[in-house]
Amino acid sequence: MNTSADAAELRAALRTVAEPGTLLEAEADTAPFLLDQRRQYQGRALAVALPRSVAEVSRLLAWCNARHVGVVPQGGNTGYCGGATPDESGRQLVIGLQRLNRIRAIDAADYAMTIEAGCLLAQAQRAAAEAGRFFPLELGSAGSCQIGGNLATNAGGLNVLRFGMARDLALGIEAVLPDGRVIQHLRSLRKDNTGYDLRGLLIGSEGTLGIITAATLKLWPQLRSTATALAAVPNAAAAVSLLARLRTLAAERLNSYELLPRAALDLVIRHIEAVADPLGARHDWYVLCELSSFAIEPLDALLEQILGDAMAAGEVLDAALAPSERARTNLWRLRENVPEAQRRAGPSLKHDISVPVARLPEFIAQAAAWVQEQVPEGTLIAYGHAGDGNLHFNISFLRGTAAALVAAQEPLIRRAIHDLVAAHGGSFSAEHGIGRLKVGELERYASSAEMATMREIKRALDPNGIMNPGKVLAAG
Ligand code: FAD
Ligand code: 2HG
Ligand code: ZN
Repeated sequence: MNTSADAAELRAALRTVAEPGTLLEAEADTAPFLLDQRRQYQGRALAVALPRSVAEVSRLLAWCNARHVGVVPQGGNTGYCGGATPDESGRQLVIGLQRLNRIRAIDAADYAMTIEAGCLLAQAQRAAAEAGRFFPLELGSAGSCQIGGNLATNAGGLNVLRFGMARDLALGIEAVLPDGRVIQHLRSLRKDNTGYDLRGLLIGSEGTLGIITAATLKLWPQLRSTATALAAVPNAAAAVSLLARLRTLAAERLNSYELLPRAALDLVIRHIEAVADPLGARHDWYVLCELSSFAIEPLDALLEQILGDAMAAGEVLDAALAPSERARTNLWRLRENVPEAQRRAGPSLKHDISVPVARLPEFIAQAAAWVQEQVPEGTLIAYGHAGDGNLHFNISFLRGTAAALVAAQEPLIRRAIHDLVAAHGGSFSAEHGIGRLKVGELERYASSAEMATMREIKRALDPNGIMNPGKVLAAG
């Protein structure tokens, strides 16, 4: 049992390890670090440390390891699974990476850049653009999430179809292990088969194996042509056929393919300023698709042609191409604001699922029928990155619905949806990770061999169990 006297002693000792100005201890200063983005977890902490160097991260971790003090790495705190929030004990140290935010090097000729973990994703995108290059990771949270957090969660987002997830975009990594040792493998090599893939292991480990302090990221040439359209489709099956058509005819130029039900559009139009439906009539389903090219190409004409053919085949009911950059931004505002509109609309339940693309229509039909029958007071907002099989199968409740009422239904709804996902060969966590929220789900759906291997990896790298205890794997 830890007493507050222990905490006071630990805090005093910590002050001798941290650089002046690194530790935040006052309640007003630490408060933003103790509440998760969705306001589902409110933690307490020994202190919040904002180190300025890798050497300081290393000293802090070695100190915590020697005293068995839990460490919670935190990036932009935009994660959806409570992974960056400390527990309620008041004995864990939150380490925020925001001051480690230098662009260390950009090598345009090598199509690579090395940047520190605390760089915002938007900052990384800008730095690449200023060097005449393109960094393709794109999330609605780009202005507040950090590269370290993106790698720690193996974030997905809007361009996965063409460029892959965060893990696919990283060539090298620098990370501090729980005992303070630093792994520095910041190479920009495309070919490097030197032993186990520690980079791949640390990416997606959600702060449970070490702290990522920097990464070498892949860059691409700048995009020189883009074409974006919102297309109304009769149903999810038509959306999947249209996807196949686009992949055949536009090939690698298809970078985004997002599915939106009318209910999602309605939420955005109701709750977000200055957005409008570019199509006249109402439809049940929409697809926001984007083609892009590194060359100057007539992509608008190509997209128009493909959508025209799809319309003739009955796959598309109506479509609006963005005639300008401004119109393109407006189309993306409709999509990127769904989470914010849903937040403003009232309480919601989120399910970040994926199934093989071909099974999306059947999954949607079965899961939607279940929701309609069992949760008649909820509105299904099933939207997202359909091009890679990932849907945010969310249920919104009217503002004013008691949180306790939603929470009481949550386990039953989660079980039904996740079991159906499993039956369709899918994943209950496509891109948001496990964090604290889905520890039980991982135990339920992963095989015993997988769970045992994950526990062995955890024990090998973090024998004292200090790194983000209780996240991904149950504590202990
Ligand atoms: P945090 O939330 O701070 O942390 C997330 C996890 O990573 C925690 O477990 C934390 O301990 C760990 N961590 C953070 N930094 C480090 C580090 N340097 N070293 C080790 N561990 C670390 N996610 C998607 O995948 N796709 C989307 O399309 C998407 N869209 C979003 C849109 C909105 C509006 C919002 C609010 C969120 C969205 N997200 C999306 C979720 C979120 O932005 C991502 O998970 C993001 O990668 C988290 O980054 P972060 O810096 O905020 O990390
Ligand atoms: C997105 O794709 C995010 O916009 C948010 O991943 C998902 O609202 C959600 O559940
Ligand atoms: Zn998403």
